[in-house]
Amino acid sequence: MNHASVAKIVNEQSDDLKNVGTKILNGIRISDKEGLLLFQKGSLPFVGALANYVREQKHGDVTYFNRNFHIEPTNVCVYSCHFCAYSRLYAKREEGWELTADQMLDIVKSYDGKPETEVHIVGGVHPKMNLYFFGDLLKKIKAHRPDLHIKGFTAVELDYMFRKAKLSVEEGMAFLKSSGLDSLPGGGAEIFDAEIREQICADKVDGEGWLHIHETAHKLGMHTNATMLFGHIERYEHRIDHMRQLRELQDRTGGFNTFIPLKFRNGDNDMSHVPETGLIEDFKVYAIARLYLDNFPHIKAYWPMLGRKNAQLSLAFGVDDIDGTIDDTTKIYSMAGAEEQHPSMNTEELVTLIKQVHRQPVERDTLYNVVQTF
Ligand code: V47
Ligand code: SF4
Repeated sequence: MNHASVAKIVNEQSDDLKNVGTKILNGIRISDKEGLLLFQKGSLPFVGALANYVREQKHGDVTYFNRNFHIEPTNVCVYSCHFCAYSRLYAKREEGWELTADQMLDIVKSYDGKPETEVHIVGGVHPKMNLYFFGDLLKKIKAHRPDLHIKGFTAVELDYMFRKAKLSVEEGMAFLKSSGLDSLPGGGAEIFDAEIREQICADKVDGEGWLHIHETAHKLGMHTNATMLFGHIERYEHRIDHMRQLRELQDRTGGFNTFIPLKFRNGDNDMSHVPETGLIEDFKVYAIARLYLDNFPHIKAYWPMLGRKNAQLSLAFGVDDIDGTIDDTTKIYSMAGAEEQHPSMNTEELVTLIKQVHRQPVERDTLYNVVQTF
């Protein structure tokens, strides 16, 4: 959609929304109050048209994906986040899984000769899988396949590992980097607000700790992602507060690649009584994230959670990245009732999905270097 068509939609709005829309069209950063107004009063056609405009200014029709697979070392976890359908407490560990370093290396070896560029390692916080266990694993993976980018461990896992090893965040992060860790995924952020965090995931690292770990990684030259779990008990102001803290950190370091809104799924967890948000709300979150987070290069829709058709639709609401092939190697969403029970798409399917909605598929590596254009 061109500038004139979006300006027409902006001009049809009430004065307060028109002001925000005009700022965005002129490339001016919106304030927290204006972000909040978009959640409160902005219709999906309005925020969607603006987000699509910004997305096309930044990336044209390009839509990124990568070839990746996940390793989930364990779902045994010392924490008990109420939204989590995936973890099992240590006392019930026979109901879960615990992979040895060799079993994980075998997973990596099963991709020998294949064009995957990234392994995403993330799981529960197991009291016996410590910093040195993972340091050895990283070294073994790098020795076997030096070209594979290792994106691993949420700030929640890292906080626990570092504290247990009695190392500072700076020391722990430097150790993992020297062992082969390339970047961090965005998980564990949930909602930074302390009161909401207390109600949904009281015992794990707080917002400040999460941000400190990512800032430390950025200072070591590593890139990271950021997520936001939305659509549970948080209010609009908590979403803006969460994104404000990310935007401020990004202003200081520039180390974030991608923001990934994660819709709360209520299957088989302690929060099953909380209804899930509808699609209009979901797409508004993607769109407003694109508008508010002006310093984040990419907004990602994680297709195993959204489902393929909705991921396609999200490309019209500010999203420019739909993650990767995944190859049925993750369980965190399927266990919470997401559409995709066995998430796997080959490159051809991903390319077709993107082309069907008239976007340009581009295979990227983790750092958004172009691998192949289709
Ligand atoms: O932090 C857990 C979320 C996250 C539920 O960085 C749930 O590229 C919804 O962060 N409903 C982990 N969400 C996954 C994650 C991720 C995924 C894909 C790519 C990247 C990346 C990061 O999953 C957790 C939590 O916010 N989660 N349970 C649930 N019931
Ligand atoms: Fe553990 Fe992560 Fe589940 Fe929380 S969301 S219980 S930290 S696996």
